[in-house]
Amino acid sequence: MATLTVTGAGATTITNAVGTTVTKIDGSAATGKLTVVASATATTILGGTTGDDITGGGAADIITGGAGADILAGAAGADTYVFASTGALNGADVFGANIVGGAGADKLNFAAFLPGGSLLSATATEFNGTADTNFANSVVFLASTDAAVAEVDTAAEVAALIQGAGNALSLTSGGKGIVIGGDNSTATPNAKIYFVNDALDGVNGNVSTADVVIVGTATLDIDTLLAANFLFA
Ligand SMILES: [Ca+2]
Ligand SMILES: [Ca+2]
Ligand SMILES: [Ca+2]
Ligand SMILES: [Ca+2]
Repeated sequence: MATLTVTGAGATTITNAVGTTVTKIDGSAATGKLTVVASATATTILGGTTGDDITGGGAADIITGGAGADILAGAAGADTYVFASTGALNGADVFGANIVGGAGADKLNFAAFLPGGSLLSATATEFNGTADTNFANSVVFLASTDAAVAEVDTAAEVAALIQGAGNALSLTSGGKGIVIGGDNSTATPNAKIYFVNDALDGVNGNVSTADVVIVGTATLDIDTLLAANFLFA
């Protein structure tokens, strides 16, 4: 049981040569790029302020990319990915192909942005629906019609599906929620994770493009995720 701490502006590479006694790699104070490949021991890995490249080992790792556009891959095991408290602090991360939904699989920890939240439904909301489903304090799956997720792959498109009456989603004035947009088929998995905060643009009651920030992209059939795949505390 040992912690390896990385600081400073230099690029740092840590591989599983560090050995299985290292259970925590803390780069949260680093400003240089961190490249990590964790050992077979379950490891808690904290990235720094820039875009890091973090790969877990075969056990259940806990990975926090931190700020910057990180590349995060837990590898085998039921890994947990920890998101930041705002989209700006999180950055737009890219998740490796081994992110997996379902019972006993990986977890997305949204406690910092949406404490006390929940999964709205394990069934995806169709992007072209008209029910104005309110997803305040919730994670909602928003289904597109194609593999390229053309309907939901920009902040402007997601905002347009929330703002106004008679479209797919709505959000309580001043509210926060998380949209996981993408393809809900196994053949062409594709997911975009957005933090939505109506207050971000300084105008409550109107969800604009500036209120919607992408925090992650994953090769994932969105409705393979279950309530068990999310943490809100
Ligand atoms: Ca980072
Ligand atoms: Ca990040
Ligand atoms: Ca792992
Ligand atoms: Ca707003």
